[in-house]
Amino acid sequence: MSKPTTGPFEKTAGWLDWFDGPSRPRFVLPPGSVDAHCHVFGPGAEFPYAPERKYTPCDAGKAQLFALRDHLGFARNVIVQATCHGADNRALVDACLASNGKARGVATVRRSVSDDELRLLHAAGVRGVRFNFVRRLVDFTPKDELMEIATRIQPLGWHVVIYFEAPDLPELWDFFSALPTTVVVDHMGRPDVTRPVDGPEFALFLRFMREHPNVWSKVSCPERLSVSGPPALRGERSAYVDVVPFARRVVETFPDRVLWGTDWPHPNLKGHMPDDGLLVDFIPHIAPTPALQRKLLVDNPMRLYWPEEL
Ligand code: 0GY
Repeated sequence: MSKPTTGPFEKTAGWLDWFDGPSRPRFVLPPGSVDAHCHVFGPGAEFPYAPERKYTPCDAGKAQLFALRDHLGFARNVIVQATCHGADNRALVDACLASNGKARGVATVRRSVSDDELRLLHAAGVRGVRFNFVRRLVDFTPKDELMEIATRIQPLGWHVVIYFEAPDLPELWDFFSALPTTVVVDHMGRPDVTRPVDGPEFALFLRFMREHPNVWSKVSCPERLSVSGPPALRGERSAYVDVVPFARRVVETFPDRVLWGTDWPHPNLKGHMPDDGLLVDFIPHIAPTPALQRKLLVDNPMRLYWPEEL
């Protein structure tokens, strides 16, 4: 997998470059597996980053994403619009269109989006919008604007992806409850994994899922949530062990409403850049049976993103 060698935003200070040469996972993915959370960045010369962005990534284009997909053994991708591209979905659309039907997308749109633009996004493979509440990533968008967008995308059969941090769930609960679509939570609502899995903070998240049958969760991003981190020893393949009880609890409690993704190219990550092969080897720790693995990696994402093929 080769990286672009030139580009106006390459190797920007403060942002780690993505991991070149991921290992081949030991875990063999079920046929038809979907990487349901990943991004494309630029390349910036072709698809400029948003002026309002809070970080500038290294270029990570569709060719690299598709090479990673094949290397890891995935069949398809769900490409999620990252904040560094704002509401300019051109890189995402370009990647979906170039994927031969193997990629679908989750876009970011503003209230000003026209019906024609929504139709074009749909034709390109977009099936959801993302609402981001993580303060370090975005400026505040009024909830009435978000609700208006949710109401407009509902007739298209799209869903809403929400990204927030655990301490903000109580304040956002009523807004999330009022969303009229399927709702997909990014990264289990970012629990603090130093707290007990049976403690009140994570119990609230599990209650949120239990009380809202339209809410799904991505059990992704152990590399972001982990405090114990990647394996200390080279070659050791059990990583991010502190995240396992949280993700496994969600998978086992809500097996039909979970998704998994690599989060490649791991935007805005401080500390270390994960080996994506190792991330795939995390999956059997959180979905320990073939039946759970098939739901997580094939059945659930297909139901949400490619329902016409079922
Ligand atoms: C992720 C996580 C992050 C960034 C973004 O859109 C984004 O910029 O999602 C993050 O910094 O936690 O899921 O990609």
